[in-house]
Amino acid sequence: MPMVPEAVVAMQACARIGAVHSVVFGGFSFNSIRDRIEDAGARVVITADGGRRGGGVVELKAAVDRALDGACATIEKVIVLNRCGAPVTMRAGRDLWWHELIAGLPADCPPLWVDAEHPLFLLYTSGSTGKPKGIQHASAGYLLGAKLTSEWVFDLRDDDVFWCTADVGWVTGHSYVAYGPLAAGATIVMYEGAPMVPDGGRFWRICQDHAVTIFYTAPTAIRALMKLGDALPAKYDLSRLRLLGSVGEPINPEAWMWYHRVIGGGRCPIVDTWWQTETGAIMIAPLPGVTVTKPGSCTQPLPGIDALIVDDQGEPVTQPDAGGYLVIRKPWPSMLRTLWGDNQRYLSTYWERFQGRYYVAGDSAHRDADGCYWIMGRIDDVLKVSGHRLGTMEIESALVANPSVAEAAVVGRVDDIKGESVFAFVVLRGPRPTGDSSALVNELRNWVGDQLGAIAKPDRIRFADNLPKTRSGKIMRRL
Ligand code: 7RM
Repeated sequence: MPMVPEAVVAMQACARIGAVHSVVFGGFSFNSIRDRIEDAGARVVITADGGRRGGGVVELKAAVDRALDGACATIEKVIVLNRCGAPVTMRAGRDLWWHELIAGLPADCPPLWVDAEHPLFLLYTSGSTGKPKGIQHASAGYLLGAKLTSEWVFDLRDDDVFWCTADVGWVTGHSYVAYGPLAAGATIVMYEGAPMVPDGGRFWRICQDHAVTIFYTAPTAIRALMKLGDALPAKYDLSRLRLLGSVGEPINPEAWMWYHRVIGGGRCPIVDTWWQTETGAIMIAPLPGVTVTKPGSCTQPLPGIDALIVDDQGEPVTQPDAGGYLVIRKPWPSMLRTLWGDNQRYLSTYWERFQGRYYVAGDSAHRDADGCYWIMGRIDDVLKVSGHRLGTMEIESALVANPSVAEAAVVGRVDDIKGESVFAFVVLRGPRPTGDSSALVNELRNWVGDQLGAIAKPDRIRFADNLPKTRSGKIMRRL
């Protein structure tokens, strides 16, 4: 679904009737849709003819048709929202128009009461292997976490206008678009489109025109907009803003300062919020007006969150500024309950490292003398590209599925705007190309785009004769 109110309506409608939803980001390829449908055994797909982005139309129904072609035997119905009037093929008996389906239905639909632990949704996210994990959240705890953190961290008041720029395809769009603020009774803004079209003033214009008071976005967007200079935001009236948020990756102090000075006019607190798809809700963040903030630190765990930093043996690191694994010692309401259909992988991914003593977040961090947390990065093979979570092995699997590729190693490369960019080392089945290899590079980039979606396309591809390996044959990406 595109970023239209009907996306949230569809999610909450599932919750209301006790159905489990699994939102697939509109930028993912047909393959990703197919894999997620098959893993979950989904019965219904809700989509739109298309979505608007950057002046064009993203053909969503066509991607769904391609995903279902010869696959996804569990699918009974496809519900299609007419968003753009784009031409689509409707298959008789399977495909239904949203507006025809709801015509004449009563406005009131009594909720189906479910147990607190009833699954609310699945959200697939990248991990250390090629196969994304189906993070499963439960009804009551998740909603409690999303609502309470919306109230605490964003200090939500009755007259606020809250805008979280995340797409509903990511966890931030679940917790801080579809669920948390709405459960707290807030007024929210949703925007369907790109931040740079028609120009980089789009976000600031929306803040002005809709009198946004709380604005929540990702460091990658802040950095990209910062590059355009101070004159662009100065054209808009941002005086209604009173609180700014950041999420998805560490925010560098320079971007933090710019956000504070230029967007917040020096008067808005910034909440740098650390959390994950798995945690369901914000875990480490300042409480505005209470916690003293520091540019680059997500500050301190929220009340009830028992975070700590441990060494290789699982012993708490007590010395200030010493790094270690970021772990959580006690359960919290919105934590993931399992990985869909693979509880063993759930246990081994999150609990095995320290024999069940802690939830292992997968990040390394250190804590300073004031008790503030500084997130240093992932300890696994997960990349954060523009705040989007991608698995290096997922991209490698996509590359080696191409007939001309023998082996691939994917690593993150520091990028001023995106935080990290995707860099692939590729060994071909034939000899290493000499001279101009741009045609092959383009072919492989598009191939990955087709397999996984445009966000996973490597920015750079370098051809190699071989890759560094351990004695057991594992690729040593760090080298
Ligand atoms: C919400 C989200 C989770 C990973 C996480 C970190 C990184 C997220 C911050 C951050 C530093 C932050 N969910 N991360 N927020 N790092 N400061 N404020 O992003 O499942 O997609 O990713 O993102 O590495 O483990 S996610």
